[in-house]
Amino acid sequence: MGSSQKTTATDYIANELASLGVKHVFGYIGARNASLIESIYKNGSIKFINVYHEHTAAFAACSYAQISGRIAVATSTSGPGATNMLTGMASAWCDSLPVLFLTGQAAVKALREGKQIRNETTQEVDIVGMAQPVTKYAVQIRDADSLPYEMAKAIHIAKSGRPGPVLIDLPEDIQWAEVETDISDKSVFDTPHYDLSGIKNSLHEIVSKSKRPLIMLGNGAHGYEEEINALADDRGIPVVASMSAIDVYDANKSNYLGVAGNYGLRCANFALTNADLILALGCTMIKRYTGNDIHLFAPEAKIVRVDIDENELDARTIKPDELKIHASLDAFFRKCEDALSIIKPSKEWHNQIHTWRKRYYCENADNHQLPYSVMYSMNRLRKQRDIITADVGSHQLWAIQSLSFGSEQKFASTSGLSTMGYALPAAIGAYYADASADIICVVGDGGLQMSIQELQFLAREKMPVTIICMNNSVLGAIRTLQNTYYSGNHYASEIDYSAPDFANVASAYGISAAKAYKLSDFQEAFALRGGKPYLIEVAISADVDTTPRITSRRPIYDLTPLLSDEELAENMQVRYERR
Ligand SMILES: Cc1ncc(C[n+]2csc(CCOP(=O)(O)OP(=O)(O)O)c2C)c(N)n1
Ligand SMILES: [Mg+2]
Repeated sequence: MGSSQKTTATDYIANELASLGVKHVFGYIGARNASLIESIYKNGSIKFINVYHEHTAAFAACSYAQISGRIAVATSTSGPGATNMLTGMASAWCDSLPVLFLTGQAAVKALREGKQIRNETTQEVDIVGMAQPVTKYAVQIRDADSLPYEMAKAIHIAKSGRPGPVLIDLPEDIQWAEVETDISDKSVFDTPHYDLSGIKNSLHEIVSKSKRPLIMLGNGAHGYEEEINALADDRGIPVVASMSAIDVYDANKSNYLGVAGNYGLRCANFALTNADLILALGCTMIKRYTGNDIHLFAPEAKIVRVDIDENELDARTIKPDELKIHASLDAFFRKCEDALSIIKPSKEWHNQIHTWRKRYYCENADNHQLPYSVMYSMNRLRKQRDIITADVGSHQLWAIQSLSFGSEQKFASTSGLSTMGYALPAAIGAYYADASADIICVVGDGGLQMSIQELQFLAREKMPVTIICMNNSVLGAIRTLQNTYYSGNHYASEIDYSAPDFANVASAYGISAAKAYKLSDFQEAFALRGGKPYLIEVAISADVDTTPRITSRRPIYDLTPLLSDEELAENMQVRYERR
């Protein structure tokens, strides 16, 4: 213990966050976090980002963490404020994002505690109990002197191992109380250590036999762009990605084959299927990527899975002979350099990859239907440094299939929880994570209506975010699902659903807006963006489907629209069957 002095708990929190380099706290005020917010304002080195809904604060913090890789902070009052942040906590949980949630709470003495009543006072909910299943650590501070330790512990847990959200619940009397501002002894927190000596020989043996290697990137690959680019480039290894990892590897490189899986590109899925080695880096390899029939997935491949989360490795086995490596990618790259340096794709594999990329990487580039033509034209007109956020629905799938990310372009969306309403708050978070990037928010009419109040935030802050609202006036992704599984009955996705004129809505908020009915409208409107909030509403037919995609539970190499038997055969070097 070092020297100490007294300060209030909320001043302590603000000072501590500032000393950790936190520059922004997202939040919404109420009686029970007013003290914390006052301390943040008075601190002077942290900007309080005052949004219009607690879910925005939580989602913005998620995307801030996603883009910056740093810890993000969100705060709400107790009760409904706290429950409004729960979805954001679950999003951060599923997308492995280090976010510190700070909720206000009723005073310790006013809490219901063990009594069999619903609440002792207003706005009292057991947020710790509710948050426990979707946070790495959730604690209510019962004694102000435990705050320094608990805060250091929570932040350590959020960032260490597989990152994720943590919650500190702050009863109001604790917020006002004095704490000893003693530097807690942070060495008490373990730093995970990964012992890879046991797998080195197996790894060496597997990679030495491979002629058709492939890297599959998952969400956990973020932060290792340099190492991954170096490995793939030095060894000439092709790369495919999960939805959340489409911005990790430079998509302009000829060995990149794009997003894989049920809504992936044919080239990525052919590469996965035909590979003899799949190096899955920070990727959970759920069925979305392997297809439903595991025996049809990559029949000749040895799979090497590197995951920081041992539970992921234990809970899921893709193939009985796969090599599971429990390690951070940092440890993996450092300790397995020798084995990685002998990976050598054959000339035939190299040529095959380039043929696939040429044939199928931009399969929809010549599709003149609106969403696709808009996406491809965006690729051509985008700035070299930008961040695209995407909501959830068909437009998200069009985006991940069509948009390409160069080394200075980033993508923030939610693939784990798939939370509608994410994209606009995420654009706000992205702006504070990197204000110098061009920020573009791709969102559906359904998703925009879930966060539409934040148009006022953009207007108030004059925030240079361009919203591209892909308005098909239906909850498209669900309507498509109803076509397949519910006899085309569009209950609640089209029936009893409607969307407003978003350009008019934007104008009411004082935001410039344009409408695009055809590609040239979009191009003209897109050229006018920059320096201010801006909304482009793109009118899309409700019937535009997502292609290519899986239908009828077929394997991932057999996407719809189906290729002819001959064309499929041309792309397959391994055994396969057709349904
Ligand atoms: C919070 C939330 N509620 C419901 C869903 C289920 N859902 C997934 S996609 C979707 C439709 C999205 O519609 P829209 O935003 O218009 O996008 P589109 O699919 O039309 O492009 C719905 C309702 C969800 N993912 N998240
Ligand atoms: Mg829609």
